[in-house]
Amino acid sequence: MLSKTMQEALNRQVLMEAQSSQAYLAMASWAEIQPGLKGVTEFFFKHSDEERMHMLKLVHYINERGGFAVIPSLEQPVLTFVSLKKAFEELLKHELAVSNSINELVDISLKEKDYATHNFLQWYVTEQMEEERLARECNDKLEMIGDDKSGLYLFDRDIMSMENGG
Ligand code: OFO
Repeated sequence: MLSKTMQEALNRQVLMEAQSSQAYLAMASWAEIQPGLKGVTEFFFKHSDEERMHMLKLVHYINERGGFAVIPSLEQPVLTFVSLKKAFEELLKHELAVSNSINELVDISLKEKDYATHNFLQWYVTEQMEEERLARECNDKLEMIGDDKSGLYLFDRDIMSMENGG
């Protein structure tokens, strides 16, 4: 059974994952109407789906442990970006905030002596390491590319394979 503190903290994470999903969905929609960003568009749509999956995993966990997962209402995310670089800077900022939040949850689980939740959260710890790596890699590449159109072309072509550390 989840403690009240643990349950509230996990529900805050449900909100955060839902917000992530919504933010990346907005990035996907923006990218889809830009010329030449087919790969990036697919990347954002896929990431939005993954964040929803992260949210659902939490929803099931909370409910299975005798709690009640609260489905939150969401604020409208940022809809447009001055450049692709700016969108990816946002994405990295967002992922760093999520990592902090997961770390706090781990901390709470230890304080509450909730070792099942501690164990459950390890999946998120690993996932965040990977998401941060990918977001940093994208930012570094875009920094190098600057306004170079052929660089951007290659970035868009290769982004889906970068996901696997390629
Ligand atoms: Fe849920 O991993 Fe990104 O935010």
